[in-house]
Amino acid sequence: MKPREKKFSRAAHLDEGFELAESSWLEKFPEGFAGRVVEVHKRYAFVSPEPEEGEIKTRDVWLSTIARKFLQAKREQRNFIVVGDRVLCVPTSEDNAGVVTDLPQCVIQRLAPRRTLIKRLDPHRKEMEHILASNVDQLLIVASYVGPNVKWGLIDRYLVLAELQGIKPLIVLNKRDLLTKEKSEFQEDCAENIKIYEALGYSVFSVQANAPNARKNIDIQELKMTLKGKVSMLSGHSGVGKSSLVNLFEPELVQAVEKNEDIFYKGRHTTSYASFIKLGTGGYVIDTPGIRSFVLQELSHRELAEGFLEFQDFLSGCKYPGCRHLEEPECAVRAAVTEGKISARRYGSYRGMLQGTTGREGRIRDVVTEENE
Ligand SMILES: Nc1nc2c(ncn2[C@@H]2O[C@H](COP(=O)(O)OP(=O)(O)OP(=O)(O)O)[C@@H](O)[C@H]2O)c(=O)[nH]1
Ligand SMILES: [Mg+2]
Ligand SMILES: [Zn+2]
Repeated sequence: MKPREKKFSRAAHLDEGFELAESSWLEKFPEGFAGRVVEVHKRYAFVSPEPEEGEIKTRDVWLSTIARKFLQAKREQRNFIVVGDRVLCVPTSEDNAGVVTDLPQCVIQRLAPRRTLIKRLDPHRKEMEHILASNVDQLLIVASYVGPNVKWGLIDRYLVLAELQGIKPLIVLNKRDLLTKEKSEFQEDCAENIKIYEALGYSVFSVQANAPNARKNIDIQELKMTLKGKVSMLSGHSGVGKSSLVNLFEPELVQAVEKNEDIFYKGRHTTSYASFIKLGTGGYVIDTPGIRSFVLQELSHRELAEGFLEFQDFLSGCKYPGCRHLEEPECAVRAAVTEGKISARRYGSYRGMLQGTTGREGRIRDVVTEENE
């Protein structure tokens, strides 16, 4: 088996000249200021000054473009600048973006090395990775019990991403009001899965974002507390209630929420840009548009197994050092599944991810192909 390069290493594609440690910024550009990218559009980005890391002046927005010499080489890249990036900006009087604006303008000259990355395979260009955000401390994995139905496989994918990136994941299950109307088997299945996640040490919040007094609800209060002093990104399918949740956290900008719920089934999104928002309670959130599919970049079986916390105790027990925990004999992970020490559903997610299924549900393909190795 040939060794694989580590795929989750820091943005290696970035031009070395563009990425530069912050300590040398002002020496190079004394007229510059440190900022945080709060929204990215096709030809420009919005940046807010951040003199001290973590103190972002989100009311002060600059329209910024990327220094031309970097842009030309990188025009193809969708990920050149993403929400959450910490950048060095130099004010300019030129209108570089070619738009009419009364915002002050600046040029992004440098990018601080990204601490964490939230990324997936680009659904439009399969060989490209699409970075959704950077420098995130926490990932709020938001799903609704019903409308749209919770996809446990998708939650597992986000958990793997968070584990491999060292980002703290929190699971938020919304639309609790709709769960009570469901069949008891469905309710039991939800309870069973919540138990699995809690046993792994993950926090699971069960909430109703549109309840009349939701802000006062104890679960919402607790959730709000976890956001203090951190940058938390909300992710999940369209219509699960991400923006409704943000609106409960005293955001500086109230997020649009579609009143007509049916619209989500027609595939329309309400939030169209990832955006960095300051909360009245301290801390920041990144509200994102719902995604249709979330396929992790290709991971080796070793990396993937690292993302499943419950596998860790068993990995050294497999007979073959290169065991992928699929059909290999004397596999300790599979034995643990048989003995009920690892959830069969979670193990199914692992197989689905390793074998490259769609990312929509974490389904299992029955045929084991060797190509994946
Ligand atoms: N029944 C019920 N509906 C809810 C709840 N929370 C939010 N909704 C509704 O769900 C719909 C979607 O909410 P949004 O907050 O816009 O969802 P979103 O995840 O931000 O969607 P995108 O921006 O498209 O990704 C809206 O019509 C909300 O009113 C809830 O707890 N129960
Ligand atoms: Mg939204
Ligand atoms: Zn094994």
